[in-house]
Amino acid sequence: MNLAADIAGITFPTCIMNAAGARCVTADELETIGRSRAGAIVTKSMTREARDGNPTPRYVTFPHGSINSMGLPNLGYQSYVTLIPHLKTFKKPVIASVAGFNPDEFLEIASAIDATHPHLIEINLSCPNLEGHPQIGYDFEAAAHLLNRLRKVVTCPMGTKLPPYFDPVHHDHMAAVLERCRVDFISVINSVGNGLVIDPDTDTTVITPKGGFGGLGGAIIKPVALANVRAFSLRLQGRIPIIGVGGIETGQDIYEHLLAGASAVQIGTAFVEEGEHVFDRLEQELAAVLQKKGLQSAAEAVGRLEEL
Ligand code: RRO
Repeated sequence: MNLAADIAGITFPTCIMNAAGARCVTADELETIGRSRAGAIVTKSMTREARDGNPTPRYVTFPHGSINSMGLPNLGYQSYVTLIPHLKTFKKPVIASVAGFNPDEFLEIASAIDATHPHLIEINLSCPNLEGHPQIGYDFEAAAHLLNRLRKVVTCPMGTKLPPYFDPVHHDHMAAVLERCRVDFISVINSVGNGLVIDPDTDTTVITPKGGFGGLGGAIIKPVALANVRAFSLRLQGRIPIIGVGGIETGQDIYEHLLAGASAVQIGTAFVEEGEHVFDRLEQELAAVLQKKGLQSAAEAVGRLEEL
C-alpha cells in the first residue's frame, strides 16, 4: 500500500506525522520522532526567546478529549537553527513551526529558520493560550499582512496552521487570503480554543492557566476538523494542499480526513497519549482501510467524499 504524500513538491514517506506541539520540543523528542515511522518531523512552535510555558497542570485528558494551555514552551528559535540540520539527517521532511508575539518576531524567526533550509515552514496563526494575544487567524487583515511579509523572506514552502472556523463566510474570507498571499499548504485545525473542562468532584477547573480555559483536542474535535478540511478543500480545489489535524485516533479517522480533502494528517493528542508507536499502528490501520476500499494509495482517497 502506498501511503506517501506530496505537499508543495516535498515527498513524505507516509502521510502520517506528529502535530506541532505534541512531544516535539526537545532534541530528544524530535530525534524520537525522527527514528519513528512518522512521515515527517514537526517541531513545537518556536518563539524568539526560550520559554518554560504556563504553570501546571496545563495538559489534561478527559473522556474523548484533551485540554491544554501549554503557553508555548520551547527552546527558542536559535536552538532549532542548530538542531534542524541534524534533524534533516533522518531522511524525512522537517517542518519548522514558527510563532511570535508580534509580526517582527515572526519575520526574524522565519528568516533565520529559512536559512537552515527545513523542508517546510508552518506559520502558527492559531495559538489560543496566550493571555492578551488573540489568535491572529481570526483577524483576516492582520493575518494577510503578516503572511505577505513572511512570503517575501521565506524561500522554502510556507504554510500556515489555522484555528477552526465555524461560519462559511470565514472560510471564504480566509481561503481568499491564502491564495492572495501565495501560501503553499495549510494545516487545519489547531485546538478548539478556549474550551472549559470542569471536575465535578473537586468543583474546580482541571488546568491552571487562564482561569481553566484552554485548547481542546482529541476525538471530540474530529467533526470540527473534518468540516474545516472539507470547507477549505472545496474552496481551494487542490491549489493549496491541506494537512488535516484533529481527533485522529484510528486509521478510519485518517481515512475520513483524506476523504474530506487532506493530503496528509498530523497527530496530536493520540501521540501524546500513546507515544511514537502510534505511527506504526495508524499506518497499519490506514493500509487496512484503504485495502478494504479497493484503493492502492492514500492519495487516491483524497477529496473523494460524496454528498448525500
Ligand atoms: O503552546 C500552546 O499552548 C499551544 C499552542 Br502554541 C498551539 O498552537 N495550540 C495549542 O493547543 N497549544
